[in-house]
Amino acid sequence: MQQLADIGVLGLAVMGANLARNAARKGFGVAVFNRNGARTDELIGEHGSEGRFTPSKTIPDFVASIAKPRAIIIMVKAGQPVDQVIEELLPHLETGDIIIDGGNSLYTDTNRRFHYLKERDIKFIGMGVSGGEEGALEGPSMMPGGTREAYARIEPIVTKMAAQVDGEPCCAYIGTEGSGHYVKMVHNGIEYADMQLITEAYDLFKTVYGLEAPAIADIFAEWMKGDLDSYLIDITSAVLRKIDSTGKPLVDSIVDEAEQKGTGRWTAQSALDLGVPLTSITEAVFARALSGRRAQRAEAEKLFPHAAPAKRQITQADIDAVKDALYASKIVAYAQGFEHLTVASEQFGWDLKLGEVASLWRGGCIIRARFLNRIRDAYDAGVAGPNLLLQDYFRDAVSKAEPNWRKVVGLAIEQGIPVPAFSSSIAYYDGLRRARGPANLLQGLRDYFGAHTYGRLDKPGKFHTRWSQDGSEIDA
Ligand code: NBP
Repeated sequence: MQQLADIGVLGLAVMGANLARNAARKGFGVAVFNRNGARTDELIGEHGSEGRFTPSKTIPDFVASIAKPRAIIIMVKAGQPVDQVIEELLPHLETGDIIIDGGNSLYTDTNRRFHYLKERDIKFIGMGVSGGEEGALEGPSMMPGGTREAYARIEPIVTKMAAQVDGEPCCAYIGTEGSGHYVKMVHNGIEYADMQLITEAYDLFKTVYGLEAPAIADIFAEWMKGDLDSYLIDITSAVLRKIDSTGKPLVDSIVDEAEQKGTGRWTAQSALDLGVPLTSITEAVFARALSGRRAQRAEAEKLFPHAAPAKRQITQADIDAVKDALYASKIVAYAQGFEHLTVASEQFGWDLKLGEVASLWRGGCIIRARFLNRIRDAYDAGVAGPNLLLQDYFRDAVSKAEPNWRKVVGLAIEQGIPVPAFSSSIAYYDGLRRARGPANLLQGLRDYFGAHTYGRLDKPGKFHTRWSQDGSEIDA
């Protein structure tokens, strides 16, 4: 009789097939199933020799081919397909078996599924997986949330499948319920901000200084030598350097309309619900939405003609200024993202270990960066505080970048180049570093039209002014 598989993978499109191959290559027995059996045949036909696969054409056969307690990773399209697959698996599972949803599910769906399956004595793990197609095969960053005992069953497998940085796996137990998918969602939100910041730097080099794509590629390649060293900066250089079959830079022929699958929007929506000022990520989501209004933009360009900025000769100081603006804005985006996770952890009772989150984002995933070591160090040393911007390293980095950051945002506004993530980041920074802002007037206005009351600096309590009556102030 054939040896039972260590783990099952259901859903063999690009992500599932690559995760299955990853596990098989690490020496685990992998049971595989796909609704359309042709994908299963393709996987086995092309890669069956890479390890110990057990292919099945029916769900009962698939489930029966996995060692108990069974652990089944489902890698199907997020949304209804996940619920359908769970219903199809349930009649064949036994108490203690584990379903792991490795797709990009919305965390509230994961919360619901976690409790639904708990009532049926089935353990559920919502596992964020980042790194795209290549990461799934070579070693992704994985964020599993759910039942801790269930994680113990899959830990030896997933920690071996994950990317490794300095001998540590980029995979660790995140917390209960949908916390793994929540952390993955915020990861994607930060990815949106990171990418938006990069495109703003590119736009300045292209539009203000008239640089061609290969010259901009050289600048990004140079930035890889310092604190900006990251996967996204690296691939920016590669994308800008690509010459297509027409002999011209490919990037100049790509339609300037950004698409999105939802995780950035979900992050922003959750931040709004929790009252977290997550401006960089939210601006990045809006920038994609505006890019999508291509016809409207073409119309508006005719209605609001704008003389192209006179091309400036670029100097090293100009390049350094954009670099400083990018780095400071990136620090703001990450500080906001981690504050968002702090608030969510408290609100949902998840006890997230943020140093560990920073650690498992150091490899495998899209936002992997040298910079995440700094964040991990701050949390590990217990000095991260409520906002990373207040911590020594980040405070010093942002203070040092501030003059150039201001210069670059000023230049962009003067030249009519939109830099929503650069400018919202500096606005957030300026708002944060003021002990007294202008919301006193706002409170006065709210009290005027809605009797919403206000506090006073000189005495405790809540007060209301009878604005349209005798103008007197009363205790509220
Ligand atoms: P897709 O998101 O394109 O989904 C295709 C898979 O879902 C196929 O195996 C398909 O089976 C299966 N499926 C569907 Br659709 N409905 C089903 C149903 N009712 N019952 C059973 N199977 C069903 O695949 P993917 O791009 O590999 O992504 C998988 C998950 O990983 C998604 O949640 C995605 O968001 C996430 N993710 C993707 C990436 C990436 O870079 N692509 C990165 C990180 C996370 P069929 O072959 O029979 O149609």
